[in-house]
Amino acid sequence: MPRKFETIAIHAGQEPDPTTGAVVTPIYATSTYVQEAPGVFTHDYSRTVNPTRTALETALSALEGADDGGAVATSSGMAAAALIGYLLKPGDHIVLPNDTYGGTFRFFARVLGEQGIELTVVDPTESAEVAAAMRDTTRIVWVETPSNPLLRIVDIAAVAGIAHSGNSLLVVDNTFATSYLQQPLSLGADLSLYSTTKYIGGHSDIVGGAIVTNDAELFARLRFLQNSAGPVPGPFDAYLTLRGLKTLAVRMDRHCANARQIAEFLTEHPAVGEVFFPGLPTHPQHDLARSQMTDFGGMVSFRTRAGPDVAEKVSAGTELFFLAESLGGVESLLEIPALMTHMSVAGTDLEVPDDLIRLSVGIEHIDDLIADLDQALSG
Ligand code: P1T
Repeated sequence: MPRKFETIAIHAGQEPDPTTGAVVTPIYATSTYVQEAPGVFTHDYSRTVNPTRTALETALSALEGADDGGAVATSSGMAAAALIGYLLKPGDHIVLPNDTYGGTFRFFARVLGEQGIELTVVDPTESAEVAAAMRDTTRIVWVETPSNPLLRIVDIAAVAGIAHSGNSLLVVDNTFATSYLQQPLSLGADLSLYSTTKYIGGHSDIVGGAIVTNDAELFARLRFLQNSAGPVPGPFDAYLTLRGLKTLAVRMDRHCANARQIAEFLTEHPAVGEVFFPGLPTHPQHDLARSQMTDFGGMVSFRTRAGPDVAEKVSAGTELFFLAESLGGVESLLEIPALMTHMSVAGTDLEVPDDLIRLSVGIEHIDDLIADLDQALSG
């Protein structure tokens, strides 16, 4: 019988331990395994395979129905991007969005760029711009939706059509939505990428990543690259990520509900300029967000009317919203992208407004969160 998301997150890959009946997948803290005879084994070496990591990968894959492919877990979200980078060779071309995590841009522009991989930055909310950027050598179209930090929404099915009309893969960075709110593979993407550091881990206590694909050939290649390049999570991190995954759905429901109320509060606040949240009916891609997501996520960005100094003052004035990079944990965080997560895009097409504040809305009580922002904005 087909199971629902919440059930899969708790059960897929997480059968009771066959040796002891332990209900929770054990942390297999071992680098190696005894072989029956040379080359006769079920597990050989933990870079190649580790049962705690396998449980996590099985669950992540099942959550996207990737029965023909699978998931590879990595030591960070950037390590997942780097594995995808290994699919490319000099002379290949990639299309990147003009709003994306600064580290993603830095990797493609300053690491792969130096290895002869070419890059075009587009506004992916304009399908015509994506189509115009395609070349014979384009191998990857990369989108992030909702995007970091401006919460733009990209039409995954439309961009998949454009990527596939050439010889290109579509990669969707699904970190902000997670597979609970958005299923990129079923909308036509070839690879879903995650920083599991964020909502999947959910407690700001690990750094990790993953790639999920439903394509058997791509999966085999990524598995080969994962073992050959070696950016794997250790068993403790795999365990914590899996533990977070079990409660993703209930946490995400609260993140979404709190974020919606905060976006509405900010919209009404006299000290606040533009508010970026795909759940607001005024968001330019609100209808698209409704059609490809089941809810709008827990991230809200806004501009202060008075410039960067005020943004810094607001960030200094909150007590519950901690000033910190990252997102997706149970605690609320606030950051100024231009000075923190997106410094590496200064002076490029991806530059973000300097008075922009990004909130990762946690799952504390909404009244306390609104009171905290209100006093910081009024102070
Ligand atoms: O930090 P790491 O686990 O390596 O993930 C990189 C990454 C990839 N994709 C998106 C959409 C991201 O937001 C990130 C990391 N972002 C932050 C640390 C941040 O504060 O925006």
